[in-house]
Amino acid sequence: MSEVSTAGFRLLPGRLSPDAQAELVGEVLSRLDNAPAYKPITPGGKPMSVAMSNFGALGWFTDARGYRYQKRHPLTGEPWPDIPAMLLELWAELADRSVPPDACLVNLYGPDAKMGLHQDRDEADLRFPVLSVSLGDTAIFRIGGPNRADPTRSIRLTSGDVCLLAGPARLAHHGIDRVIPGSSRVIPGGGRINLTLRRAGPSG
Ligand code: MD6
Ligand code: FE
Repeated sequence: MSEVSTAGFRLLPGRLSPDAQAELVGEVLSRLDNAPAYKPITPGGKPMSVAMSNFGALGWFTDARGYRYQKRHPLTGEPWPDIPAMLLELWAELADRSVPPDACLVNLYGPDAKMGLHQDRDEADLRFPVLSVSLGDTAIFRIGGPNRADPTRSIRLTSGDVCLLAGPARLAHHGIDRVIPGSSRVIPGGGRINLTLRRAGPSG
């Protein structure tokens, strides 16, 4: 498959085979039994339309007190489940050979969920990229530049696509305008899962 690549943004269409996608969906859903997805509240007080959970030592969380990484699930009080091995291998291949990710944010989209334009900047060391894996329904992804007002372009993320925000694109604004319901059968019952791997804590 061809690769879209501009200044630190890499899109690897179809990087995961259909078999790998199905296996990964199983790994994710079994972990969510113990770490149920919830709709976090933004610092502005609104519930997000995307449901979230996390895998790894640290999980991204938001409530009225703001954005942060925390070690435990906000509802169960338990540590987050481990990051699936397939994702650790993908990170080693595409993001960083020697420092593993310590956080994997799990975003779950129903037919009406979307995510506003944002930067990922809550991690301790912004030299590490963020690696994203899309499963299930196709999403309309929007990506711009480091300034909110920079021009944006729209890209379809389909099941099995992997993308990276690295280098100059690490602080690019990005979001999900919408998903296309019923565009994939990879997830039982439909919907979209996006997994973002991060190094959230300091390395070494
Ligand atoms: C999503 N993705 O695809 C939302 N963040 O549902 C992100 O917010 C994202 O795709 C950092 C790097 C890549 C991403
Ligand atoms: Fe993001």
